[in-house]
Parts: sequence; structure tokens; C-alpha cells
Amino acid sequence: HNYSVEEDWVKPEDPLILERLDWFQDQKLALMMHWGPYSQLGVVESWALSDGDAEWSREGIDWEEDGEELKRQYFNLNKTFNPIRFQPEVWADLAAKGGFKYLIFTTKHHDGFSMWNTKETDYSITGSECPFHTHKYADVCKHLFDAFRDKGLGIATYFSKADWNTPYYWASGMKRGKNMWRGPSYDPEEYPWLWDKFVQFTHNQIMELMSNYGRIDVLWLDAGWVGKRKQDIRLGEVVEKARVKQPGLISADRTVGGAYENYVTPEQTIPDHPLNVPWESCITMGTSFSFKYEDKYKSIREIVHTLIEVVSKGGNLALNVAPQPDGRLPEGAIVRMKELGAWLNAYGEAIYGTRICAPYFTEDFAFTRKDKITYCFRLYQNENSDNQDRYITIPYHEKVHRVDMIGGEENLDYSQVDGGLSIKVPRSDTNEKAPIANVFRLI
Ligand code: FUL
Repeated sequence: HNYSVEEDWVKPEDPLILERLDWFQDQKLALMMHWGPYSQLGVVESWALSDGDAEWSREGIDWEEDGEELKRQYFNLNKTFNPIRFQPEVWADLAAKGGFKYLIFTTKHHDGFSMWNTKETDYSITGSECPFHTHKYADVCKHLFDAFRDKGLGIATYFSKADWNTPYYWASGMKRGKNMWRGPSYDPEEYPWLWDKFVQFTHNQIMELMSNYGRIDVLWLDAGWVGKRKQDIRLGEVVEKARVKQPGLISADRTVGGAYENYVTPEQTIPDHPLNVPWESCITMGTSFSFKYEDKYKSIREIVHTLIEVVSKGGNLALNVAPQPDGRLPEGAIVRMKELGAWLNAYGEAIYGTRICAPYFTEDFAFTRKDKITYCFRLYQNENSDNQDRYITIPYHEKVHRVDMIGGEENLDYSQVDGGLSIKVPRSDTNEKAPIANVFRLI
């Protein structure tokens, strides 16, 4: 963000949008998924197409730099993308049991491959060149969204405003300059008719998603660089049209600011202080947003601590899991989703529907609040952390009437001391490893 998120946020006037933002702030945990033909390569989403990003994005692939041949090969990946093990209900079931409350799915990443039945391009999952186009689940977005809604989850459509496939976006720029894949290399003022076609194409695609795919809660717009300066895609126009079909639709025009960035979206990072505006951090479970062979996943302790930190600072966590090219989720991701679900099953009352509560997040403690209850998480950094203290002092200075622990049966003895609230904690079995966290309820 090159602007101040809190100052540039514009409070929507529409009560339906405000209501939806309130709903959004209750949900806390999204399952983000990056899936497309690029998943076959184990590269970083669409980025191998970008000459300016060649070094990191083409790692391990013997692709010549700056070659038309590379683009040809990349854009041929639609001809081998055939995820016949895709079972939308299995993903939805894992997501619901994992404690996720909404899905953020890449309907189209920067490479332009559309994961729904679009009429605007043949470069799509239902396009004639893609072997999956005759499969019963070919319209991936439809089946996925229906399956997730059936489990009670909300739907956010990730949509890249940049489209490195459509000729309307690249057209005359194909052979110019090194960074040609970073933005259209023609000047919209020089070729206004071409830019108009691109704008129309983008609007039509967004309207397909907003008209034919049931209830959509969030339009998650990526590629913030499109729309800045002269490259105006008249986003407001299409979002307002979309809201006729989808009343209360949240628009997350990331990194752009203004009226259509209804919440902000830090990427692979957590703000160091609570923000005054609705926000959601997208953070990967592995090391990459899209599938990587032999990826390394974060531990369940790190995942839960990340969720707690985000929530205690007032945000949502969009935890990204990358599906395999065959349509299944990687085993390592499934294991962690189940562990996360088990943890949330026990402690979710301190997460979902909460709001911030000072002192928010300190090294060992995190706080949330709901219905006159303050929840205090005590975080254990690893399983060998000392959890044998008889008394702990929580840096909380409000008056409390009762203290207990989630999962504990009795009220705990406590006293207000200089450092905050001193609590007598039940002694656990001396051989027991430190849990991920304890959760105290201060009532
Ligand atoms: C970024 C994209 O460029 C990444 O590939 C990824 O989709 C991330 C969530 O957003 O802007």
C-alpha cells in the first residue's frame, strides 16, 4: 500500500454494504484457493509469464527469458489441465470442518484463464481446448460455489483485473520492452478503441460472475496496478451494476483505496497494530499461493497463532491452500485443515464474532471481546514452553467479576495486581507438552 489505509478508507453509505461488512468482520477465517493450469507446473501462479519476474518465477524451469516460445508453452497449459479428481463437496466438507467461514477462489488469475463458463474467451475451463470442458464439473466456479454455500459458507470471487491472455489488454505491446507483462504497453489515449474493448470485456466477465453464480458476498479484485493513472477500467460503473444483482456486495479493490476498496488486504503479513477499518490478511499455508510439489507447510501451532494475532488486531485471516492439478487437496494441507477445525471446535467462541479489546496483542497474550466477555489467549511458542506456572499475570486492567478457562470446569482464583490480573492456574500434568494456547474468559 502506498497510501494510508486508515485515512483513505471510505465508509460506504449503503446500509446493506455496512451490514455485509459487519457480517464479514464476524467470519474471521477464509479459505483462499489459487487453482488453474499453472498448478500443473508447481510455479507461482501466473508469474512465469512476467519477464520482469523471470528470475524467481521460472525457477527450475528451463525456459528462455523473454521468449514468445515461453508464452506459447505457458498458454498451452489449458490443453493439459484435466482435474478429473475434483470433488467440490469434498473440498466444501473439509473447509466446513476446518472452521472456515467463506471461500476466496481464483475465478481468474493474471494469466487470464477463466475458471467459469465465460462467453468472453475460449481460454477457460469450459473452453473447447481444455480437456475438462466435457466433465460434469467443468464449470468449476458453479459447482464449487454451490457446494460451499450448501455447507453455509460465504463466497468471495478473486478476479484479476489484469488479463495477460486477452489481446485487448496486450495487443500492440507484445514485442516491446522488458516489463511488457506488467501492464498494457499501449497508451489507452493512443488506442482508446482497444482500451474500450478491454474495459467492456472485463465488465462483461465480472457481470457473468455476478449474474449467473448465485449469491456472491465479496468481489475480491486483484491487480491494483490496473485502474491507476490513465488506465481507467471504470470500476465504479461495473461494481454499481453488480450491486443491482448482488445487493450489499462488498468490493475489495485491493491497494487502490477509495470507495471500492471496502476492506483492505495485507498480503503475507499482519499489520503491526490494529487497524480502524475492516481488513483481511491473505497468508499461505505453504510457501506459495498456488500448488508447489513438496511444498513446506506451516505447523498447526503457527497457523493458530497467526489466526489469533490477526483476530486480536481486528482482522480476518484468509488462509491459502493450494489444490493439486488433479483436483485433490494435498495431504499435508488436509491434515492441517482438520487440526485447525479441531482447535476451533474447542476455542472458536473466542474467535468468531469477536471484536478488538485492548491491549490487543502482546508477546505472550492476545485479547478479543464478545458479549461482555473478554477472551485472553495465552500463547505457547512451542511444545516445550514452560506451562507449569502456578500464577500468571495478564496485562489486563479492567475490573472483572469471574475468571475461568475454556474447557475448564471451575472458576479460577484471581486478584488485581499492579501488572494487571494475577490468575491462579490449574496445574497440568508435569509431563504434558505445552498446548497451542490457553484461553481465559474474563467476565
Ligand atoms: C497478488 C498476486 O499477484 C499473487 O499472485 C496472489 O494472487 C496474491 C493473493 O495477490 O497480488
